Amino acid sequence: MDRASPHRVFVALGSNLGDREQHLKEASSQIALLAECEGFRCSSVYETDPMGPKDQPDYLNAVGQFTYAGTARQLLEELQNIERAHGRVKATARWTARPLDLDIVLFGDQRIDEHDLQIPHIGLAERSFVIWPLIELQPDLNIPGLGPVELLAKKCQKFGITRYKGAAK
Ligand code: A4P
Ligand code: MG
Repeated sequence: MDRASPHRVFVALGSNLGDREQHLKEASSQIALLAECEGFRCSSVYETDPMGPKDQPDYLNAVGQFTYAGTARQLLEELQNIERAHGRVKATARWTARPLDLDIVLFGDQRIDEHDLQIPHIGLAERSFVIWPLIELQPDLNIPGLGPVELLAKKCQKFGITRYKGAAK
């Protein structure tokens, strides 16, 4: 593990089951408490139309930013532990309702393409519920392989997303 060089990380938080706001709040605190995490801050929370099947509740979405002193795979495991602690069970179908979804959006400038881990996160450019919180946190962000987040925001209209409230934490 490369402990010497922490990476700047962005994680997308989503919830559309149960007390959505509480899931995001608690997950933010749990991420901030990880031993390898430093300087956690969170975007505003947005209420968003579900991407995928429409017969599910609207989501609350936010993005958290921090530096992380472990590997991307280690972070994936830690995030999956947090998802499970929030009652997340492995769904058989894609894009179904969930109490908590934590996706690694960016991990420094790393590009990873493995069967169970893709970074930048797949579909990032089309997900306004990730792009708009990202731009709020880091307007000059350059996304490996995709370019400036500002340009992505211009292409990805603020459609189906409204600001719900200030930072989750
Ligand atoms: N995985 C691969 N790359 C990553 C990464 N960068 N970060 C793998 C986290 N996980 C990653 O994820 C399935 C597998 O993705 C994990 O086991 C991990 O090894 P999942 O969360 O169970 O998602 P899924 O529904 O099976 O499919 P998918 O395509 O991964 O879903 P997403 O991308 O998680 O999207 N609508 C709104 N408005 N807001 C949302 O947040 N989220 C989803 C789920 C659908 N619709 C939504 C939202
Ligand atoms: Mg996910």
